[in-house]
Amino acid sequence: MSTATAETIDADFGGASAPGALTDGFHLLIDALKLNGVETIYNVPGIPITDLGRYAQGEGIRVLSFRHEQSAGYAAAAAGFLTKKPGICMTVSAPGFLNGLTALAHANTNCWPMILISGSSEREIVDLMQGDYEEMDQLAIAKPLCKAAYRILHAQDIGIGVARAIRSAVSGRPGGVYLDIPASLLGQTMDAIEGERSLVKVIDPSPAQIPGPDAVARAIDVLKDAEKPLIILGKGAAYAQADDEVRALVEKSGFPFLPMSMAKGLLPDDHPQCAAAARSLVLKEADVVLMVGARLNWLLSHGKGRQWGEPGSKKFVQIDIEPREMDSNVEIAAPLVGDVGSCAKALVEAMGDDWRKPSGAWTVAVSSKVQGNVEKMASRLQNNSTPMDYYAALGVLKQAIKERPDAVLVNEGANALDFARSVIDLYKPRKRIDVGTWGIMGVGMGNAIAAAVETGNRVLAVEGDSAFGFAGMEVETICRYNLPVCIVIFNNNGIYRGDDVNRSGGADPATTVFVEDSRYEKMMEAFGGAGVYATTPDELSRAVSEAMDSGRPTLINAVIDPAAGKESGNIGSLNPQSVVAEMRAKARQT
Ligand code: ADP
Ligand code: TZD
Ligand code: MG
Repeated sequence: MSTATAETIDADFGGASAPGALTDGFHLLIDALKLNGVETIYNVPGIPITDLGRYAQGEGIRVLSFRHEQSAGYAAAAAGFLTKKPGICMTVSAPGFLNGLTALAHANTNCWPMILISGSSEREIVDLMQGDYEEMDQLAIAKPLCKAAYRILHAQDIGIGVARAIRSAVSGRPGGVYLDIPASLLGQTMDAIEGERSLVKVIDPSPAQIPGPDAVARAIDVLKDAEKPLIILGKGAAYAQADDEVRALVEKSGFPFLPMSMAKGLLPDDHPQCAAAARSLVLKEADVVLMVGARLNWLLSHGKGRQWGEPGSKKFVQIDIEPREMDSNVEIAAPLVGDVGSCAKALVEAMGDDWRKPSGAWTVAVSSKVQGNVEKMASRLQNNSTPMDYYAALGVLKQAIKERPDAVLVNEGANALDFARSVIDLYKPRKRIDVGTWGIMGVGMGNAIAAAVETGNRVLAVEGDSAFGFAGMEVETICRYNLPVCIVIFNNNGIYRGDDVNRSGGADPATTVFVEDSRYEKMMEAFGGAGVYATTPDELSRAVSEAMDSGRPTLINAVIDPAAGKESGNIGSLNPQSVVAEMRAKARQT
């Protein structure tokens, strides 16, 4: 075999290869990704993938370099959610790989397709633990944290390896896939014509999964007898991109619907059947619940407990692509295993012409509760006090999104998350990306960058000051690529609140408190973006409008009353201490 320099390979590969020309692992990998429609790679360069990024950029893939792999990974995960194609994150070996791994596990937990491609050290040295540069058995470490993990050792296997990674990520329940790329693979050469032939285009990577007719009939039997039915839409329904089918199901059924946070906007939050503002009522009172791409996990109290009313008072129908999701927490009376679009379509067809919508008593009870709660909230949003509380600031942001329904809302924090979720309405599908199933802090910058890159739309990132701090350096990335991202930091000087005290009376600040009145906006100014310090709803409103209209990278430091938040936002009861206190209170009562 003759040897080839990078230059000759570059010149020879692509297009019709001349007989005798060579290709290498770098180019085979890039061409395999391109053949399968990969347009963007989120990465941090370094040995052995620096040239991979360079060549990929040279071949027309958009390669975005981040300041930390975790953000690159979160961006890839969000890209998977937004596009229904695997988001690609690329990292160096051991430490870079580990930095990206949290994001891969996050994608997997959220059922989003993502592929983490990491360079790795010499197999022979790693396996004998002889101490190679950044030595680590990455494949073994990735395996328990993702849906599938593969390693490619030979250039001629790159095509099939990439195909396996893509199909594994997007088929069935989507998830995270790890692809291990030893440094030596990238430099391997082979005949260019044979190389081209070895590439594999994945045909129909996520085939429709159609529910069985008996399962549809069983579901209809349960749904038609409901007196107080409810639909819960989850982020799996948003991911499925079956927006018309989901809308048809909701409207044909006439059932009130409750969107989980990232399903907001799948149908507009101001839709007459939307029960978001009557959450407690519908969860407690409903007798039949149709789950659509949503799990009965902690976010829904596992489908049981006080929130769900009398034990045994509900029947569940569940649409999910993953058969094992059924009966995971409570009994599912009618499981519908299939993709959201096919299942929704089958249900609508089976409802037929004589479908009877639920009684007025139920739908009116729900809509009047919604109306009452919306009015209550409206008065809170008018609050003009200084410093601002969450509602005062969010009233402004609610309006900003209402005027720009195509903008993507990114959201993280504790109170900054919980208040924003309940206040800011969304009007279109997949316009909200947040902390997901794990409630991870630090996803916001990656989410915002992916949202801007993948949709081309304006992005509003509503960030707790703590949440922002996990990945704040990515403001440089936002400026470098000149992305239309407006970050609003809800600056309450800390985690949950900014007014806690050191219980020892010592000089160190309390564990949840940050530097008072930090000037985060200067971080954006440092890289050429716009920084604004806003203390009133008017100042905030002006700054947000300007940022969203201009598309200029902007960071608005919105000063929030340090005493306005609650410990852990809405989920304070999950703190062990609170649970103990609750048990004590219960014991006292009995
Ligand atoms: P949420 O947090 O919004 O309640 P979850 O992430 O808990 O949503 O649930 C999403 C569910 O959607 C998962 O159980 C996943 O298997 C399922 N899912 C993902 N894609 C599809 C699809 N195309 N069709 C059907 N179900 C899907
Ligand atoms: N680390 C990671 C990766 N995820 C987490 N969820 C946490 C730590 C714990 N945590 C939360 O659950 S919310 C939060 C942390 C540190 C920050 C809350 O403070 P904030 O928001 O400033 O972002 P508010 O408005 O002050 O509540
Ligand atoms: Mg805070």
